[in-house]
Amino acid sequence: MPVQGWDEADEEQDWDEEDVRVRASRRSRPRTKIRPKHANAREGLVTAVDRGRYTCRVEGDPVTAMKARELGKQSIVVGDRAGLVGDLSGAPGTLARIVRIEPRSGELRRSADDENAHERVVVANVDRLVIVASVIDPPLRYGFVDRCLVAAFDAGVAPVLCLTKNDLAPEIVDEARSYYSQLDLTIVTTRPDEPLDELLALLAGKENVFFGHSGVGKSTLINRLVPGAGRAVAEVRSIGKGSHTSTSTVALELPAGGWVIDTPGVRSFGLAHVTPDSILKAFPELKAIAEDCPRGCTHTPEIGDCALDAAIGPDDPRAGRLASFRRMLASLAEADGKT
Ligand SMILES: Nc1nc2c(ncn2[C@@H]2O[C@H](COP(=O)(O)OP(=O)(O)O)[C@@H](O)[C@H]2O)c(=O)[nH]1
Ligand SMILES: [Mg+2]
Repeated sequence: MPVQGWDEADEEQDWDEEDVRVRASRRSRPRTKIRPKHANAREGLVTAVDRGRYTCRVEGDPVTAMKARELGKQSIVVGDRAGLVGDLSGAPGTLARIVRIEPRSGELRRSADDENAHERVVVANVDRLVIVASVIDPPLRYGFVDRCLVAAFDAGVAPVLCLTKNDLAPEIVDEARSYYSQLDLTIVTTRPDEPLDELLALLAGKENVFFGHSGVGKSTLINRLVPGAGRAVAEVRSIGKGSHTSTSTVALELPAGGWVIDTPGVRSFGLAHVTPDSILKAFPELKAIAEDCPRGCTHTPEIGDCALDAAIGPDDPRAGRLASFRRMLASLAEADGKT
């Protein structure tokens, strides 16, 4: 059954590890046995996950692997550092085993929607979240970008906003810059007829993940950044009609060093796992004002004495962000009431 709020593309991703609750049988012997340490395991970077098969880069060469039984339910996502044993030749038909996942330095999580507490790690060990949004076709949705920012702040991953299709509606770039003027957010713009130098400089040597709606131009950018990447690009008119070009998450190596991870387009960014407090952290320009709120203030306009109302009038450049913040709180509160 489709999970509400998820793209078809997402359904093709494997939910199996978390979905299947494996209960230890009561009769099973206690685990006193010391597990093999696999001291000889080689390290690889997980670059793609597809129905229980993991593509890993081991010293430059792609190796297909499966998860060793002993890892049980442990999830493996793109960006993970894996310890591999077995046939690491990468030759057709060979299958290595992932016996270990190194502790993650960070993970970007999202839930299907605000009500769905079933959160999922999207990628691991990334330094940077590139929120890719087109200025038009599909239109820029600040609420979505703000949600991605909350996830980035929550995960401690540095966000960048990349506005694509600047050739089609450059005026929206000014609007976006004004919307985020009180936030210390790096905004880069791209268009087909201009080089990607600024974006490249930000990405080089880092592990970056691209995140955004379908059709905003993520794969187009990745094909330009990584010659030979060959990521399929969609016709704009087919977007939103059930056709999704990228159905899997894939990491690609940048010529200048570092990695970019292309993800399937998503419709929403559920924040069921995030608390109102950590939402406020992603709105630092509002957080400073909210210090003056009465104790226990819920920052909702109906209450009356929220400091945000006193400080930010309707013409204030921060008014849009305040509305977005309150929409997010309301959505989480509503979801909370239902669960
Ligand atoms: N005019 C214009 N079209 C773009 C730009 N970037 C991407 N596109 C088009 O937008 C459509 C969707 O691009 P795609 O890379 O598949 O988006 P994705 O779903 O985010 O990976 C394709 O038809 C691209 O040619 C851009 O900067 N300007
Ligand atoms: Mg794509």
